[in-house]
Amino acid sequence: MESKRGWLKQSFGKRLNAIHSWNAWILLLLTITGIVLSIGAIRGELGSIRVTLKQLHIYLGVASILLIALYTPMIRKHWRQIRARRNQRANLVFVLALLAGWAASGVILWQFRHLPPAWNNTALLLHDLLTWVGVPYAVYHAISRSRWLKRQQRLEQAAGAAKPPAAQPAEKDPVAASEATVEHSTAQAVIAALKDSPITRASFLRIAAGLVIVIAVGPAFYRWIKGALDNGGSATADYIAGDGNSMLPPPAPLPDSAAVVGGGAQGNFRIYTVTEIPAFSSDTWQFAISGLVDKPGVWNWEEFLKLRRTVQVSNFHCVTGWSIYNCTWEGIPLKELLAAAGVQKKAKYVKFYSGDKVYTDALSLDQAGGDDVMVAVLLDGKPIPQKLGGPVRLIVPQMYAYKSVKWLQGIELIEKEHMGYWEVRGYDNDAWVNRSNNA
Ligand SMILES: Nc1nc2c(c(=O)[nH]1)N[C@H]1C(S)=C(S)[C@@H](COP(=O)(O)O)O[C@H]1N2
Ligand SMILES: [Mo]
Repeated sequence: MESKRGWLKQSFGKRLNAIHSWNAWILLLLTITGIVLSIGAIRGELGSIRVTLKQLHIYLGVASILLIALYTPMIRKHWRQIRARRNQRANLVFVLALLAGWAASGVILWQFRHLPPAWNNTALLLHDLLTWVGVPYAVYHAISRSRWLKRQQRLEQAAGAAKPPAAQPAEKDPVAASEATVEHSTAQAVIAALKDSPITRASFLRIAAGLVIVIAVGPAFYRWIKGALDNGGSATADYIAGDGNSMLPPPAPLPDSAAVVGGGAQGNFRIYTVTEIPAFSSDTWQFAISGLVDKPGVWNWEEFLKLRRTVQVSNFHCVTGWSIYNCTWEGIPLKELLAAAGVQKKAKYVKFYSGDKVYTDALSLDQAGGDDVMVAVLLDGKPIPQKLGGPVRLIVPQMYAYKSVKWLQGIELIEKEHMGYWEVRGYDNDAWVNRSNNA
């Protein structure tokens, strides 16, 4: 109550200024945390900090929403105050639209567990788009309103005021002046106005700053939007073309896979890794099943390719909000691998090891028995490239993709529950998409 009265006691201008600077600081922190969170390549360096950082980003977002709420009762008066300044009005509308868009999409991304993946996908696209537009704009805004530029402007205005004023048209006394005189002085005024270059130093600097920002951000923005709007998954073709794995012979696709019955994956995978992306060669690559099984097994690449494979079409959902639809995966159903190995009574969980030697995850035996849980070798009829976890990765379509271990090389049947790489760092062990059971 005290603080509320204190807040309201302050002058309108002071309150506006306070909100403006708070908004600037929160936006700066949101930008830093948001960008760090979105860089796939540094997930490993961040580790559990990632989860804390995400929480911080959410709190900051909530703070930003509270700030908007604080500003809302002031909008009408503020709007009237800046009636004469079109630029300021345009800026205000733009900034409010940005903040509202970020807030709405942010809340959806925050509450994703209660919403269908398609909402999440749209919210992420919007959140990213607003960031690509809004952050460069905020930087431009900060530069163009900086004290330094304002000083430049004041100096120029002072210099302008010192000049002798241009002749005024003599329309104030039309009776005294002849038609010709009026004509003459009006013409002079027009010429004088033309001599006054509209591009002052300050506005030149402002335009230059805008250009530098556009040139700096433009190409990256173009690449992002191309990927984001691409429904065909063109990036996957590039990953295949530049694949660092050398697995010979290549796996021969089954008819359903060769025909790509799913029509081809829709969307572009974001490449996630917590290590350097490993490369594999069929000379040394091995796959093993061990632990609480009657018949442990080791396969080299050629032997592994002889295991019976099936084809499935499924969606792939990452917990951070992106999805890939209609992937045609070909591989060995996990339950068949397990059945062949002879799971012992004591075994309760299935643990998965990545060839990156760091990433692991686990499923309960019940979850691992799902029909669509697959040890995948091909995507859309092509060998899975290194960047997407090839030569062999796990696919658990009904769970968030952190369960889908890339570069899978080892399966171990164990008795005690195992917490995977991200689960140890704060991810939910219950990874079901759109299901709130703990099975
Ligand atoms: N070995 C390994 N497997 C992994 C990850 C990883 O970092 N390392 N990331 C997981 C997460 S969170 C996701 S969303 C998917 C991403 O798969 P992609 O890189 O092929 O898009 O892989 C999962 N499997
Ligand atoms: Mo993920």
